[in-house]
Order: sequence, then C-alpha cells, then structure tokens
Amino acid sequence: MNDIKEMMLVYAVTDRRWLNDRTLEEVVEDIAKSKVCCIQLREKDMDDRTFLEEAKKISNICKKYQVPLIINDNLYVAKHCDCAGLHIGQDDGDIRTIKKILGDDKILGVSVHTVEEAIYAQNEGADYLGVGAIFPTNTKQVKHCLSVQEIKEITCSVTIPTVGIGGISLQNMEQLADSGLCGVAFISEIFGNKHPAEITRLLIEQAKKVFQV
Ligand code: 3NM
Repeated sequence: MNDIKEMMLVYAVTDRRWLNDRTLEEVVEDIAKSKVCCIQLREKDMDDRTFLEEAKKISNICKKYQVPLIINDNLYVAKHCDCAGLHIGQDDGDIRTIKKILGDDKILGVSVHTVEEAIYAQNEGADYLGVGAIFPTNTKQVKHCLSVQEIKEITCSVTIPTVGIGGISLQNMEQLADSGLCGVAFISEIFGNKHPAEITRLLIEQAKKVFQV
C-alpha cells in the first residue's frame, strides 16, 4: 500500500465530459505516465457491471504505472476490482459499515465540509478526507467555498491525511500553502486540459513546492 499522505499530493478525479475523441483509458494512461499520485475513477451514470468492467481496465493501467486507484462511491466495484480503496460523500451511507465491508486491505476516503464532519468521519474509520469546496467550480454544484481559515480548522481537527478539492488550478494552488492540506485534487484542471500529461507534470512540480515535499 502506498503511503496515504503521498497519494494526496496530486490526486486526479476522472471525468468523461472533456474526452473529445479520446478514451478515458488513454487519458488515464497519459496522466499515470506523468506519475500522478492517485487516480479516482468517478462514474456517476454507470450500472454496476459496466462500472466494474471499466474499473478493471483502469486498474490494469494504474498497476502498470504503480498509481493507486480509488473508486468513487461504489462499494461493490471497490470490493471486486484490484484497487487501493473507495471514496464516499456525506450522503453515501454509514462510514463504519462501509469500512467494515470494504475490509482492512483497502482505504476509505470521505468528503467533508466542516470540522464536525471531519472529526466524525475520522472517528468512524475514514483513512483520509476530501475537503471542499475550496474555490468556485463549474464541475459540481457546491454550497459553500471554504476560506483558508476554515480549511485550517478542518485539517487541524484530525490526524488523518487531507486533500483539498473544488476549483483548484495550477495558478491558485499556492494559496493553500498554509492550509494544513497534504495535497490537492483536480477534475477540470487535468481532464479539461488539452494536454493532461503536461499539466499533470506541472501540477506535481508546483505541489511539491507548495506542500513542501
Ligand atoms: N467534490 P474541479 S468539489 C467532486 O466540494 C467534487 O466535495 C467537491 O472539480 C467537494 O477540480 C468537486 O473541476 C468538483 O473543480 C471538483
């Protein structure tokens, strides 16, 4: 198992909306070659069987480049494919029960937006937290963007690794230098970019400076 904190540095979350004429596998392979620290496979409109088939293909690519794979919000797929773990939101079920079914060999990430949610998720067995939204974004409807002070309060309230998400880009990442986050997650900055491999390399370079690793 990769070190969870290291996985958080530059964390890519997949999105099909900008693939154009490329396949998701091709883009994932590009960013895996660029040594992205973690890939989360996020499929919001797929039945379990299709999702599992897709996850197995993506898992083979991730393994080839030794990039940990996290499955978004599907316990069945996370259980049945070779992956590092599962990521769930606040409305995706009981954390302790999900963690127990997932098993000790896989990690569980939970999205949180407040100190209370962060402490609760940690106590219930989460292995890392997604903290957001950080900046305004068109990718997902978000209720509130956290200030750096609010992010700090969340990261200081727990001991498990944290990754920021929501509207993060190469340009604004440095605003998170003193946030206590271990790293940053991206959808549109990577998948909406014409050159996903190149932007991933730049994001890693910048994240190493900002988060001092
Ligand atoms: N979760 P982009 S924000 C998937 O606040 C997701 O929990 C969020 O996409 C949260 O990098 C978000 O394109 C969207 O802004 C992130």
